[in-house]
Amino acid sequence: MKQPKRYLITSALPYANGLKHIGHLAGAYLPADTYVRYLRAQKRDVVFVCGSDEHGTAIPIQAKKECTTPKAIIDKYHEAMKQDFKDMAMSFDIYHRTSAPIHHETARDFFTSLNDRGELEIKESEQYFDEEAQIFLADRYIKGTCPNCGSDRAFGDQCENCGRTLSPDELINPVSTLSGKVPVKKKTSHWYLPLGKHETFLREWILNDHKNDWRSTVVGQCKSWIEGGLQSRAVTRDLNWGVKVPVINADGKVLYVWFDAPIGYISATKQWALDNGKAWEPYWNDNDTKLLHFIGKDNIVFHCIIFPVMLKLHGNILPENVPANEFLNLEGDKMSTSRNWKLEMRDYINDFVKNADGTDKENGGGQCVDMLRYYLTQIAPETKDSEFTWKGFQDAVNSELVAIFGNFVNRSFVLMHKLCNGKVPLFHNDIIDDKDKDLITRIATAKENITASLEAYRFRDAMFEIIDLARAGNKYMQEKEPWIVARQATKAGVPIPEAQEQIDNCLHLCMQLCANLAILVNPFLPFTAKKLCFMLKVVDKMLHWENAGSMKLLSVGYSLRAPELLFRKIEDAEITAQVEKLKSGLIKTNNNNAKLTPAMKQELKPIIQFDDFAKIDLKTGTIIAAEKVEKADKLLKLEVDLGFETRTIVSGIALHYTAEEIIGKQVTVVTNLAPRKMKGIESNGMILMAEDQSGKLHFIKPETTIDKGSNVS
Ligand code: B3M
Ligand code: ZN
Repeated sequence: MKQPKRYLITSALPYANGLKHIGHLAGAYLPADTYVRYLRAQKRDVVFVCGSDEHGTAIPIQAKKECTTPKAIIDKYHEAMKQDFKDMAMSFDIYHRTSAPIHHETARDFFTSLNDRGELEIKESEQYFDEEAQIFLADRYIKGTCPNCGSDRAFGDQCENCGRTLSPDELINPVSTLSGKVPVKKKTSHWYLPLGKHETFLREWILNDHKNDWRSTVVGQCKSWIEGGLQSRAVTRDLNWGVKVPVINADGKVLYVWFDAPIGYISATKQWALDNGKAWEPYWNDNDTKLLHFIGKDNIVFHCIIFPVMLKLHGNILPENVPANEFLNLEGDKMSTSRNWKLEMRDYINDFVKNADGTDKENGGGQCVDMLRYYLTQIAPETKDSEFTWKGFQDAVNSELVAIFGNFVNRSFVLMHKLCNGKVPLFHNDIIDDKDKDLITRIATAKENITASLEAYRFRDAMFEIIDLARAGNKYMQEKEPWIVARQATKAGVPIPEAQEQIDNCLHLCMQLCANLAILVNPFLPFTAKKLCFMLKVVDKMLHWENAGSMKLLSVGYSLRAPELLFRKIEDAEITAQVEKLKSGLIKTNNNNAKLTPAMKQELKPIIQFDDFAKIDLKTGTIIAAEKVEKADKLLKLEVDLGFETRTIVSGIALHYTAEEIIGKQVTVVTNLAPRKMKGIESNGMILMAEDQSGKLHFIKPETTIDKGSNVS
């Protein structure tokens, strides 16, 4: 395989509107970092860029929430995210920010270059306008019901529940998040990128050239975009936060955040080059550069379709691959910021890694960073969504890192100190046996397999292979039993020389395997590799990838340090505490939301006439069956017996009640509500619920159970 001359690796630029959780870490950062560390271990020319995405409506929205300015928000979260990434050992060459002048300039030049060459179109269109706030509503300022999953918390650009990309026009019952009013349509002009013109290129490039080397999930998403018909995409917005459109008379317009953010990769490279006395151009213009974008699946269309079209038009290179990950769920549910169902990197760092003053926790520090890196790699959502559970974390750490990897290293060191005077023993070639040979071959194969997996961005497989290699080491030692050989090494008080030779051979190979494990694990668990180097008294240079597979990493007679524990056990109490914390976090958020409700509730609905009320048909009914609706965390599908008939009703109460506990309950039903499809299920009616101060929902029902189908008025 021909190696490219240089690499440019990017991780998605996170929005500077809040702390990032472990789902983000597992999706776009950890795999990129692992890959980059692997490249660096091969002495390749690689630049790894990331930074904060400080534009888009997410920022002013967060500022409003926190009663502060957008500038204060980006400054706060930029620093906080940078620190979190540093603490989790993300080895970016630069962590930049899109508010930097060099970025504004780069993004404006990019736009101008495309616009001057007639690659953009100007179109007038009707956009949602908030008459009360007197402002065009950016997609994020519009909320409504998702046409895909029925969640009532979808935004004009994306549904947070199902992840589907949306346009404001697709939302059912749109309202402005600024005033809570229904927006009106008003004319405005914008610049568009006519994607349709580039269909042939996209088809060739993705569906032909990359159909086999890109992940099938990525190709699949691109395919459905292309086949769905490529619409022109507006690349400007009516907004006062972002990169100003560099055209006269374009006041009040900025570049769309998804136009400027990926250009952030280029401006970050420029800044890195300035800081390091290097040239940035080859990284974006020379065909011998391998460009890779590590992202989460919700960013696929932007990195595989829109940005590549921009790059092509601008004369830059295209990404060689876009290893996008699926989503990581947490303890049986989607991670969600609004419901506080998440594990932020900061939470983990505070609880496991560092003290408030920045010093390492006793029992924490690098080993705990590596422990999380390990588990997140082991469950990486590479081909489908996967799940983080605290129990899973505990199992991965205790029964793999501690019981297999750590155990092998520790036993090897302890026995080497005990039976070989703390020095790397000699290997006696004349008594080599099949078990020795197998182990030597196994190490060489492991290197090949791990390399192949890493080259194909299969980090899970690679990590698995490393643990398997340590497992092979344990097995080898178990079969060789040097401690038994040592016990039998004297006959009637006279030492048997062959016995020591056997012990030497076994521990020689075990120590060489420890050194190999350090090299192989280094891209994944950098602290562990460092600690191994310290124990083995070797310099970092040993960690070069080319050294892996060698059985001559440690010189004979070299005295080594005493072993240190590489990983600590995770106790039951720790995981129980974490699960508790997660659950109480959920309640806390509900309370916070509830605090806002009374104020909003003072806004009474307008007066209606009795006739209007009388149109509503209300009856009592009994829930006779209930089940969770797949892929909708809030919905339950109910069968309600009205006496004269049974109705299927989909109700948004799953966060408050389990299916089992409500069977047999009497409820009040709106029976003549027009049928509505939710998640493909037709709902024929609605159950009345009251919301208490804490946000919990309660059934409205007769004082005592009465006949089914009784009228309520
Ligand atoms: N900030 C969206 C996200 O964090 C966006 C990525 C930009 S990458 C150029 O999911
Ligand atoms: Zn949805």
